[in-house]
Amino acid sequence: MESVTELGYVGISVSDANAWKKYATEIMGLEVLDEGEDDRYYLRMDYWHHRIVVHVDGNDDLEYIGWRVADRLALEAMERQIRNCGIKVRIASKEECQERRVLGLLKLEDPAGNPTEIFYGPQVDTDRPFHPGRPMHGGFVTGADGLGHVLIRQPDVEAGFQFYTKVLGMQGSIEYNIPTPNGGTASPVFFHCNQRQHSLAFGLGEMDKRINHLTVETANIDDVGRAYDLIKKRHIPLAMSLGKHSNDQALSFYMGNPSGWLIEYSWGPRKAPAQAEYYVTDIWGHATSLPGHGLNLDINRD
Ligand code: MBD
Ligand code: FE
Repeated sequence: MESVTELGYVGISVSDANAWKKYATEIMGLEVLDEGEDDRYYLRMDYWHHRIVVHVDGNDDLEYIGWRVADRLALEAMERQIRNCGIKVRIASKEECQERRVLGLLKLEDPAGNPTEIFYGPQVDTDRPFHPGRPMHGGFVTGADGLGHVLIRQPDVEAGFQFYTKVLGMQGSIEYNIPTPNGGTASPVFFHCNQRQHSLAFGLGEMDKRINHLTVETANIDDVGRAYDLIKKRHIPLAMSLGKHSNDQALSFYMGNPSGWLIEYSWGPRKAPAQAEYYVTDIWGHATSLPGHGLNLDINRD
């Protein structure tokens, strides 16, 4: 089976370009790359040309997710695998590849209609070391494990599970069976395609937007502490306080962003275990402190 290898990039749309520039640099520590295009700019985390494309189009949501494969033959094999599953896929034009700064690109949709891209050969700017937007103790952990993870909307969780495991070739599992406040059980599913414990998650109920949160991993715990101080000083909403999830065991907190969805800012996750397991609670923390923006998990409530 062909498998994607990492969460390579995401495209987001924003209504307030300047607020996002400030937030991305001064709070998250990302680097802005502005190439003079009026409709977009880029956010960097490492040597790649970009990891996030910010489309300034008035919307405030996820626009697309870019999954990487190794090379041209892997992309061709992935295209055959997608077609064999009866799913529509389009080979992107040269111009579209150039737009994304990749050598080859497929475009399709997941079962929820989330625009999905599979690519190989990102542009890596070896002459442009990552320059954090604010002083950082250690930058971001990306490498072969991708830029982080996303929690996305997926009304039909089973259809989503089939798609991400059998079409994109990821390893996926229910990782929690958690009681919900209304007496039910939430059974979110998590997917990995490299050593990062998860690159994708869904199955936590209804969502207004395509995305609930994007998670980035810092190399140094003190960058999580610094961001925690900064959001207090700048009155940026804390959506879930510091805590550790049972699955990735990273130290993280969740903060609002200028588009009204969340950034999970994390440090120190363990690697993905080879075999599935599930939890009924988290280790500690992550109390929801922003009504309507938490994940409605009945774990570690105050
Ligand atoms: C995560 O990264 C997460 O966001 C949730 C809700 C549960 C476990 C790990
Ligand atoms: Fe998360």
